[in-house]
Amino acid sequence: MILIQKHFFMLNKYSGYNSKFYLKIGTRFVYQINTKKFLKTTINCGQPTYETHPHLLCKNEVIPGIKKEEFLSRQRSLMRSVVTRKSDVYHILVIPSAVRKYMSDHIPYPFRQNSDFLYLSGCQETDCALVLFGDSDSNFSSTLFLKPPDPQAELWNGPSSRADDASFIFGVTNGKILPQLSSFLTNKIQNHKKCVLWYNQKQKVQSFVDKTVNSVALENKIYINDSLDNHCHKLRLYKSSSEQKLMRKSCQIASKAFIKAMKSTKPGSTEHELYATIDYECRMGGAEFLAYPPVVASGINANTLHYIDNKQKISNGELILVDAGCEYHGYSSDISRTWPANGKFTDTQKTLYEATLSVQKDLIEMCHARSSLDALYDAMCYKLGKALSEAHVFKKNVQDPKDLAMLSRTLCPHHVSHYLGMDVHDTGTVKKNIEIESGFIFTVEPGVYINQNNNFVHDEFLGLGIRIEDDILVTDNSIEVLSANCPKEVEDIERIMSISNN
Ligand SMILES: [Mn+2]
Repeated sequence: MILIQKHFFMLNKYSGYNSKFYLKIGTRFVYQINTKKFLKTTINCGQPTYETHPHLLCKNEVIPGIKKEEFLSRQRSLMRSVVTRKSDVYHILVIPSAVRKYMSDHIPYPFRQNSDFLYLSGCQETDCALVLFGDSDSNFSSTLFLKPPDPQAELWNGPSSRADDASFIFGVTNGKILPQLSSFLTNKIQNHKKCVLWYNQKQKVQSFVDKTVNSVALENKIYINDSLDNHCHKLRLYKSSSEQKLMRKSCQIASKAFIKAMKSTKPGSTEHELYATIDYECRMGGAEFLAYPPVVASGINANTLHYIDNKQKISNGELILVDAGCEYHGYSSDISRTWPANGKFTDTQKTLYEATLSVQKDLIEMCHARSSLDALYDAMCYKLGKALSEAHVFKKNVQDPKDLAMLSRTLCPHHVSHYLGMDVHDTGTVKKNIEIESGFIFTVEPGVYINQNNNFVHDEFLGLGIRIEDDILVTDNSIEVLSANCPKEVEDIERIMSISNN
């Protein structure tokens, strides 16, 4: 048996820079006490690092833009959040990674990590788990459980990180392999009188971890606290300055893609081509992929809220509603714009568009007051009804605020805002009635969708669908519209569309 006294890590700059894959980011020397010799092994990493991808990451960053220290501070904050009072209770928190999903035999979907796991570890590998354990935020450790080495799998999928290198790569206290999770949890539980096991039961992101946690809990008669996601989402709600930078960039990339799409729009082209333009421009801008299947809806298709078919031909005189965003190093943008196929709004389209835009701008102004997302929605219902009434969209003269709000709710059946971050509908367990604070990022997205059977509006508006959506960051003293570079004024859109793409 080899007794390992100490690991020495040495980054191999040259092999790293020359490496085309994630291999060989450095060398580990292991001192063996019994033989008094150094054993030399290679440090593998299953994701880009500064050593292999210096065009993506800076020194000490685990994922682009986020340093090791920030992951440690996130873990500490989560411990602080779950330890409610000073006591002798020992806490064990289990956060699973996502698994690889397949579209057909051996053909994987692009992998996307579980956001809570990525937020806390920075690890982009499949089939692993992070465990935090201790009795306070000043006395806790972290263990990353990684896949056991599998040369056959690595032949096909490339190298994956080794448990021995977990602390070096991710900054966790130590690493183990996933099959050790069960005995590890059992051991911790049996060595502490009062234990709480924290694990999100609502979303089964990985069946192995799910089965392990539940069977260990059952065997040891220990209670599973299911609210870990609430604690994690509350932390994720406040974007750090490095996260704000990534979000800003994500919105800038998407905004540029929208401008290109507007410029390339012409009657006779297809929704599919616009989709391709946005996808291409986002990737060329540095985004990994689009943050969600985009809505590219021409004409009456805009009345289908989640229209993602995107196959129709674009006709002269129609409006096109596009709702798209990209994911940039794990952070999402979410923008909607509506523009005329031929580059010029008709009077009717302009009337409805200007009414929607005025409401959207009012709501963005309202963000300075830091009410809540629900307050923005209530305000939208009244303001939209009023704006549409003043623009003579309705057949009848509606004045009563309640009637106006009710009409708005039928014309805009969705909420006006959601939190935005690593997920498009970010921090889903956080209520929308809480006061907006510095560091929050959310959307403001009023829409008007008039289907062809609507009896309340004048016929000329039937079939039109409009949504205008921006992404807002609340700063200490003000707000920042992260998607401000994406044109939304009628004259800006018409001017941009008169200049051809090159
Ligand atoms: Mn949205």
